[in-house]
Amino acid sequence: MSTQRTAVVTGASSGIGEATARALAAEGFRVVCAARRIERIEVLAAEIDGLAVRLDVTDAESVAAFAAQVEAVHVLVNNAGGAFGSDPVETADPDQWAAMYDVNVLGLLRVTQALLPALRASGDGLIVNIGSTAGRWAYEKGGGYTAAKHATRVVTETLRLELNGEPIRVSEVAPGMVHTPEFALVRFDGDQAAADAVYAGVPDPLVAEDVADAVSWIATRPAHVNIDELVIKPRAQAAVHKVHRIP
Ligand code: 8X3
Repeated sequence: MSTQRTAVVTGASSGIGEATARALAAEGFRVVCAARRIERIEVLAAEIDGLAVRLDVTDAESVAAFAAQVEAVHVLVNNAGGAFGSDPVETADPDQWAAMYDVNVLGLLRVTQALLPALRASGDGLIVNIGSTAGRWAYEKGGGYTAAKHATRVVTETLRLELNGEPIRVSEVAPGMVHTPEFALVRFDGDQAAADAVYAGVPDPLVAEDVADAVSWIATRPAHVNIDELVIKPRAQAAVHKVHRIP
């Protein structure tokens, strides 16, 4: 029987998820790349000698079909998520809030529930939830996203309490400003200028590989070491509202 450990990464088609899949593969994990965009993860899986399995975390049937195809799971990285819109609470679109809650919170719930039996059976399981500094600090026009990421954080803590005594570790990685090609573009519905403005003048935002490196470090600690939470920001971001920009 193979002793290779298996890692499932959701949202592996781009950004932090894709970089995490690569980083875990480089550490010797067999990586199951999961995402809606199957053609992208097939290319990735071929490159890292992993597996591509379609997964829409917002669809219970898709999650069930996914779980049926995945056998052993040692590490689950709940990365699928995102922000939709940037509006004050007064005028925010409830549908966008619902969509953010669905993917960031309920998506994590669905996948975690489906894979917990396999994580438990592995004898040394690890769940890494990708949170955000938005799960710790509020900012204007971010209410729906910050609320969802606060929920991600609390669900992570709850799970750690509930799994105490079992061979499953539970971690959260909470990145601040990470410049990925798609995050801000999705948030601003394809408006490239608005997306670019987020990072304008910031000398060195984080890149996806920086966050992947943190996940990979957590996943390679000995089984008795639980990294509860890891907040990671670029040097230029001292706080959510305190970002050094070069004019
Ligand atoms: C992304 C960080 O600052 O856009 O999770 O909320 S931020």
